[in-house]
Amino acid sequence: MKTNSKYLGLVTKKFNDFFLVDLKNQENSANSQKFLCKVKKSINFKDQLIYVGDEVTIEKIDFKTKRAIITSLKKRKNLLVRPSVANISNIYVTFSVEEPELNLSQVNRFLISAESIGVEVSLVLTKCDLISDKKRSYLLDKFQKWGYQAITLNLQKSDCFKNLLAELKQKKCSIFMGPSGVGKTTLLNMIIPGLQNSTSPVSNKIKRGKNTTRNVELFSMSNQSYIVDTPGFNMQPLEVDIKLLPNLYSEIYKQVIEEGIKCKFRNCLHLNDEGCNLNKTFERYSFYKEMIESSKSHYYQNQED
Ligand SMILES: Nc1nc2c(ncn2[C@@H]2O[C@H](COP(=O)(O)OP(=O)(O)OP(=O)(O)O)[C@@H](O)[C@H]2O)c(=O)[nH]1
Ligand SMILES: [Mg+2]
Ligand SMILES: [Zn+2]
Repeated sequence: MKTNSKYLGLVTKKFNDFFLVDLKNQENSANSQKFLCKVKKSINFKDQLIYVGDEVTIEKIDFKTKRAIITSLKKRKNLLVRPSVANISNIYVTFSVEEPELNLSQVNRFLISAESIGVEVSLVLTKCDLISDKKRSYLLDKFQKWGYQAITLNLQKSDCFKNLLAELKQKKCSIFMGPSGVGKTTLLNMIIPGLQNSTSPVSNKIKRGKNTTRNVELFSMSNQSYIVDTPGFNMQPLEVDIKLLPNLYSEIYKQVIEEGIKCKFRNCLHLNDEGCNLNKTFERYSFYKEMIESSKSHYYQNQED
């Protein structure tokens, strides 16, 4: 059975020139219909690529072979570049407290690049069964000072993610991102009934993840709510405008916006600038300074090119 009507769809997976598209606005998302689609040849979306999370119009739907053609791309709200996902409402930066071991500078890079998208950012710490309660409280306290109420999980206890699950059901499109091996897919498998995506133990010697998840893929919890699993990667490239960086650190944002401190220069980057009034005695200041300095050298290099 073929139809010429247009339907609204959501891209849930992408491989080469093909896209897996869920029909949107279906009453029963448990039986959601997925269609394998290509983009209509004559269409050029102004050189824009289509990403997982994009809303598209599909036509020429064949309900028997589950094929269709993408004929238009809806305007997107945002786009995360690495991993590439469109229209995210929430980012859950996910790290394990051990195996692989927690690297604070890396946590910070992931948090800041997540903040630059302008959506709500949360921090999830997995594998809390591998540390003492004392260490867990120490970490909670640390991240509280960074401006995050970290969610700590021990996935060996199946009730530990009850609150997280309730939270995720309220959000439109949440994405789990973080290094390989921290347990992103394990968490999704526990949250989404019937999902059995591959996971694998971290390597024995260096305790690194094995890059088990290879594709960005969006899974539905209900027809209002989706979760995205992403491949882990260990370095987060930072492509944030240097002028925006100060506002992405809550310790700086609070002083400037809430307490109204004033530096002599309006565009003060809060380094050792003359007339800077920022209180710099917070833990992440050294990370901030490093980030500004490396963006600055990039900035000047690009100016010279
Ligand atoms: N001890 C312990 N191990 C866990 C926990 N959560 C996940 N793991 C283990 O961590 C390993 C890696 O988990 P994955 O879910 O494959 O990790 P991932 O983040 O999806 O990794 P990539 O797909 O490579 O990005 C698996 O062997 C899991 O069983 C936890 O809370 N405690
Ligand atoms: Mg995975
Ligand atoms: Zn300043």
